[in-house]
Amino acid sequence: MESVTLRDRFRGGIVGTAVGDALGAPFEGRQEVDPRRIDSWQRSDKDLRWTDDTAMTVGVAESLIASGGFDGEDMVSRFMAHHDAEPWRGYGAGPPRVFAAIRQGVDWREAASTLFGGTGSFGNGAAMRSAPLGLFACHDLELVASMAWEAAGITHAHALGRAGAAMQAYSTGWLATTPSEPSGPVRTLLVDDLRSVIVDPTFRQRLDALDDLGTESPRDEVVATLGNGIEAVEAVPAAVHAATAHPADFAAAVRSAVMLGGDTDTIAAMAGALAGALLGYSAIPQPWLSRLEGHESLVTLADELLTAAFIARPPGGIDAG
Ligand code: F2R
Ligand code: MG
Ligand code: MG
Repeated sequence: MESVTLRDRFRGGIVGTAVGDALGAPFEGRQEVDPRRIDSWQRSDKDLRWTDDTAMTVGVAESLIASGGFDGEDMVSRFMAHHDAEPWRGYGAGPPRVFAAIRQGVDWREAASTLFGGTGSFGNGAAMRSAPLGLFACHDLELVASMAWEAAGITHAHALGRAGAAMQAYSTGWLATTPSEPSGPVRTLLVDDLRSVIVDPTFRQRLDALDDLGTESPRDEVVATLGNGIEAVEAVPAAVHAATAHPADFAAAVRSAVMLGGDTDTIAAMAGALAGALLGYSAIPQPWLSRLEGHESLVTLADELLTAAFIARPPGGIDAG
């Protein structure tokens, strides 16, 4: 296999998010998904329309491009503009409440911590949008984790919501800078490195569980071990499982993510981002690209994110390809 360029990986991470989101969307909330229905949907010629997962990912990427790095005020204003324009994308309950509080005059730094009785959200909504952070700063994975923690806090103040975003962003950046034919098992290598940045005890238990789980474990065992729900602590490990169980096959990674059931659009969006960052845009099946809503705009956005990453990064780093 030829080496995958960084441009291909940026495109893969962004477009992979949208493809996974759109392929998983019809099954969101179903505990059991009939494999024949997945196959039929994946082979159909209907438009692949994405949801809030991709809309918010676009907001993160646009903000990084415009600001040359993380700027919370700019990022939340982009989230609000996307939500205002398309409130029907299937947002979780929390983010629109954050946006309403900001409109009523609450400081954007404080708004998220007013939710859920003051605990903040532990939903997966910050993790699902964090691929652009992993790509943008992939030359410095500790920076990725800290930026993702900060960016999550705009809507998800709970430590579990933030840690999920850090894990997903770090995994995206790690895979974007890993050879597409790595020298060892991707799962083991990634989880080992995640242990250096993920300190939350609940997430660390999930990392152990992920490490112990075989990449060929049956679907029911994966769901029993990691979960498949809307909480970041379930959806993020499930997505990492799906992507690292199929490290050479984008389509299989996304299909196995949808097969897990539960929060299917979000688990598949994150698995698509991870598989796309490792294998590149060129590994995404062409029939899915032809059906994808906003395909060309997403490719352009990924290219602009790559340019912004090069402008922001100190000289002497990685090659754009
Ligand atoms: N909203 C959905 N799906 C529902 C239906 C969509 C349907 N297709 C439609 O079009 O209407 N999906 C999207 O939401 C998830 C991301 O959610 P996010 O952004 O994390 O939202 P929220 O509200 O912050 O958290 C989600 C739920 O988790 C529970 N929760 C979170 N923190 C909690 C806490 N501290 N205490 C108790 N519960 C907490 C709540 O039930 C939250 O509402 C993605 O699936 C995306 O696709
Ligand atoms: Mg969604
Ligand atoms: Mg979802």
